[in-house]
Amino acid sequence: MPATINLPRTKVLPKTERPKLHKVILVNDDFTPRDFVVTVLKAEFSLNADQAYRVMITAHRRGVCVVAVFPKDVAETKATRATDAGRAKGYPLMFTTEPEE
Ligand code: TYC
Repeated sequence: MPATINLPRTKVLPKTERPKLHKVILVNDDFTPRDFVVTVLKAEFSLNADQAYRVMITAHRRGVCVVAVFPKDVAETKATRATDAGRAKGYPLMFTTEPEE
């Protein structure tokens, strides 16, 4: 019987780049009521009351606040829905998105 040689079995795996996450950013304005901002943050981003208040008050004080990060399409859909919720009530509430570094 011929000698069996076991060569190491290696497999070259392609490097898959992880798609960039995108930030949803809440922008302050002078008109939208604080309570309404908190309600939208809870409804559209599943934040609890404490988290939603902290995000709202940070945007109020500093001008903007990152709400959360998601894959690009999810971030854009959520930002649009949340902005539309304000517009439906006549408020200039604004959510934007930008890619994470
Ligand atoms: N600045 C608003 C007010 O004083 C409240 C507010 C906070 C609005 C955050 C938008 O992104 C915002 N009524």
